[in-house]
Amino acid sequence: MMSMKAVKLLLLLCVICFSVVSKTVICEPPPTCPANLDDGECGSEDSGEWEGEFFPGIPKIKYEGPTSKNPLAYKWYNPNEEILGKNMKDWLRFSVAFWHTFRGTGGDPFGAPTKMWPWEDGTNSLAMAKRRMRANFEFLEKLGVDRWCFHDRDIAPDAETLEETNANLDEVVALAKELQGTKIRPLWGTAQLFMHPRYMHGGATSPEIGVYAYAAAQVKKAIEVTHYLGGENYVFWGGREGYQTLLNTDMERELDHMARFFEAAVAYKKKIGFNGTLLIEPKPQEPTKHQYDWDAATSANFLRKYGLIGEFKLNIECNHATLSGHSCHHELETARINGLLGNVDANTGDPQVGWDTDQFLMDVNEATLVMLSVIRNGGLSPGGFNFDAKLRRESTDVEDIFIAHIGGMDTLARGLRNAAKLIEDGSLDKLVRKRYQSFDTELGAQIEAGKVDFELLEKKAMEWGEPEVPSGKQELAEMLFQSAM
Ligand code: XLS
Ligand code: NI
Ligand code: NI
Repeated sequence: MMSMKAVKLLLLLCVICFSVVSKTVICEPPPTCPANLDDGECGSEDSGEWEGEFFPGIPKIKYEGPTSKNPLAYKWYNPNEEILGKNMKDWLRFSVAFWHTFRGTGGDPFGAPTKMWPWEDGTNSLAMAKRRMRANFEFLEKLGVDRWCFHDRDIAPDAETLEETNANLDEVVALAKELQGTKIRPLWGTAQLFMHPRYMHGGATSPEIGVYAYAAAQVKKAIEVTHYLGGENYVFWGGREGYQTLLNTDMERELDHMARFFEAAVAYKKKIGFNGTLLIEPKPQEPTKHQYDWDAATSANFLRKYGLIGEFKLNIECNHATLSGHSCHHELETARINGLLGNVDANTGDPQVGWDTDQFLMDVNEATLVMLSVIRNGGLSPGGFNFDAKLRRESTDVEDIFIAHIGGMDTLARGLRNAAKLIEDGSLDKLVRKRYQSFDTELGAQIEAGKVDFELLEKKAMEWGEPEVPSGKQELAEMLFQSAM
């Protein structure tokens, strides 16, 4: 049976539900219970082993080519097809995000969860965590994807103490290791330092030293399990590393603390022999008003200031790029030209909605721009593409989980094909080179080598007179780009 505390919590939720949202909303109990309740309906261990397949009727997804009308087939993603000297699967290195795909409920600030997958029993028990992990691996196998990503707390429940929580994590991780077999690995792991109330002022930037220590302990453990599972990267997304108002914040001290925290992570990674790349994931705001890793340029400056530039790369998320007022292409190029492009959280926002809607990227133009940067970067390995994307609240069929991933994968695969066409054709590159041809001269080379002073430039300006300024050819560039779509 549920404890009195849980019953009271449910009643409270119902009251809020009825007073905030219109009366037509049915107020049902939330599908997960507080993590540390393991009695009765909340977290029972006797929920039974799952019999048979989690996705019956869904076949192994295959490539059928662009003429296929089968929603459960790839039309553009042909894993072993070679593009620009590399197989598509090696350019793309797809990864499924455990949190959206297996913990996403469809709930939003105004409404109750809409999804209750058949394998869920409404609890956050350890037994449920293990069953969900089995569903994850059947999903990966059927989709034909070899990588997955996780936060510590999405895969295993929190407990009363850190020791017990770590023990829960160990138990689920042991199962994941077994289910991974020889082929599947985490693209990355991370620690969830934003959900629990202790992190309300941040983890590494919390003014409370006990929280700083707790966050460190959590990251230490998350790096260990990522290493144990053979993960190739480790991500830091500082959802609460920022501020709500500068009036109560010592920004300089918080940034110094964050740098010390990252230094300790680097030292620990080396100590345990974890060779994966450490990645910082920029985001300007949400949940905090201001996040310190605002965008790629801000993060690069932070890494440079604290001497961490060789130790980290960036994980660029397209929806975060647009929240910071940039395009995804801009963020990817900023990371790339600074030698920091490590991974892509492949999702997109809605052009009419101003928050992190985490949608599957289905726009071929956008995907082509993304792939142009990735090709110019020589690929992302050991990084890849992680679908930090969730089904819409209204998409509630089990097959929708497959359709969303297939659509996202096909869109990036199509982007890869288009970007390769553009690069092989060379017209766009030629247009760009031509714009700068006046610098392909002796004087241009001297300027670029930092050998020309203002006196010489003044002499040239007087000698040459008023310069002839050529057309930028933007519409021609756009026409060339479109010709590859
Ligand atoms: C949230 C972030 C998060 C990170 C992983 O906006 O995108 O999902 O990718 O912590
Ligand atoms: Ni992300
Ligand atoms: Ni995000």
